[in-house]
Amino acid sequence: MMLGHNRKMSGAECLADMLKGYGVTHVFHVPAVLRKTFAVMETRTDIKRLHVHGEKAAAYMADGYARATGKPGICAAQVIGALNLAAGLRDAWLAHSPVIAMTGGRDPKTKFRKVYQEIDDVPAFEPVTKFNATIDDVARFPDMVRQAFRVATTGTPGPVHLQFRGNEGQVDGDEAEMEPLCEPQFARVPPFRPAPDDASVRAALQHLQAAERPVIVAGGGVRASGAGAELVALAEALQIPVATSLNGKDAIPGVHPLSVGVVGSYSRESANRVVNRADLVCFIGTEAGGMTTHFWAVPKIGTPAIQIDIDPEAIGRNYPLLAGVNGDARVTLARMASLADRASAGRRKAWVAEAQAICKEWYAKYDPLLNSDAAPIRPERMCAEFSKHVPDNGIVVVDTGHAGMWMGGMYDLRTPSQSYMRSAGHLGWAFPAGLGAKCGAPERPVITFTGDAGFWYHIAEIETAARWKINAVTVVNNNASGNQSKRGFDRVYGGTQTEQAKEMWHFSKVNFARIAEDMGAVGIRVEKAADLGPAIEQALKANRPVVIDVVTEIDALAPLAVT
Ligand SMILES: Cc1ncc(C[n+]2csc(CCOP(=O)(O)OP(=O)(O)O)c2C)c(N)n1
Repeated sequence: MMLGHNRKMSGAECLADMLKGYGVTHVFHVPAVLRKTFAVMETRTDIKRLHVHGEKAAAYMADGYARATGKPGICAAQVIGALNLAAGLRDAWLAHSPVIAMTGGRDPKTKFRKVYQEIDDVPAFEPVTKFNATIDDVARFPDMVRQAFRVATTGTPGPVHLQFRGNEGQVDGDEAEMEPLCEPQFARVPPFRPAPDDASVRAALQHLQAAERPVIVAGGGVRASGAGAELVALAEALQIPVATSLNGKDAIPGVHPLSVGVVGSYSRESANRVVNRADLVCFIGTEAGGMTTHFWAVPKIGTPAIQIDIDPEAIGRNYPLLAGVNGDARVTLARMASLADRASAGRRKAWVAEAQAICKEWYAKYDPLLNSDAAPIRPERMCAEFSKHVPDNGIVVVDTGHAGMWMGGMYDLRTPSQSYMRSAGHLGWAFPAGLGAKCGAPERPVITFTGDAGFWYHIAEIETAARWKINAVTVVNNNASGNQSKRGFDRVYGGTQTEQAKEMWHFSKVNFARIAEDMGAVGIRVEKAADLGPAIEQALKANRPVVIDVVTEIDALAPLAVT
């Protein structure tokens, strides 16, 4: 589109044209907001306007869409639903996911007059957005929408909020001379790949090459940059074991000989052991935050470290550094690999063998549980079945809490083309996020792992999946409880819980497969471990939304992080 070609159009036409121009395929919302925009979308675009059951779920769907595609996910709510939507942005904020939230807002003509359903929502979006703005005049649609995409996708990506004047955003009905100009560069992450300065790359390399026991800790920045191949190439060139954060789990396949697993709190023992034996830790695209470092115990503060990040403010925040490199992960890793002294790899032979032995020990230790035939089913066996049955191009979406511990620690990606997305802390995120991921990547199998407590949050969206034919597979670890909380309650009750204490974390026994069937999806109930693999295969072939309800052991507790 040419610059400077204004024409008279409505805000609705402008917004519809711009979303189309940015390649948006789905908008997740609860009515009624931007009604005119959604109406004109019907004739001007192919964008699907998914009417869902709750604003928080809409935000999670947009987040799942964004993390699966790298394209901003769009969600919307009228003024009374705005804070429900804001609550749903919190995970996107924590995970650095580019979500654009649109809400209706106050009209200058009536604000402060106790308008029905209205409060000042803008401050509530402040802690969960990179850019939180109001659009009062229709003529501002083009530049504000462009800025929303620019902010959501650049630097460390993240959520944006645009509040449109009118409780339902009725400013979209106004007309102005406008040009719905789009900047396709900002239609996905990352729009820019800043190259690091060479001196910093050489300094970092010198430390890596001199180290005898280095380890890489790769984070979500590697996945946002699409730098998995470059990461693996550098690790192979220099023979350096690779741990990942939970957010970066798909940066390297779990079966790669240099992969040691997810490090930190929701982790695999082998990763924590390797990282804590390292003489140098190289952080790439990770904030080295509390979860990834088990509250800065893995590695211990004082361990020699280097850090590579696109955000200069992240470099050195949590560990004193020998060297820092500011740049895009893919460009930086490729540059490092091209300059790397491969001859130095010999120095690390013993260390790589040690790391591999530690990984082998982990498999031997958990083998009985990964292959357990016990009924009720062990969650470890569920993870092992995922490792076997997720297709080569599959996207695995995982909830937090116990789900994050089980899958973060025990599931292995087999190929670089598999993806892994995890809740950054919110229980209930995974089911709607999996639906959003499937909307964004309909050609890829999407399999979600959630506990029953997580699934309850947004169970109504089974109906959404059935109505919109969102053929994601959701596997519920159904122990009729939130049993991750068991240890905590054991503690406060002095070791042995009273019968009444169980009120705090037990639920009714419910058959989710039957509920799924009633809501228009396919339901499969699994009570024997041997049936789980075939159930996953059957679900993937169904071309329908499927809920696999797995009856699991209430006393199964995930191993705690080792330090
Ligand atoms: C929004 C939110 N509220 C509360 C929690 C705390 N929390 C973490 S795990 C958990 C229970 C998990 O239960 P479930 O999903 O059934 O898995 P299980 O532990 O039974 O395997 C709770 C309440 C949270 N992470 N997020």
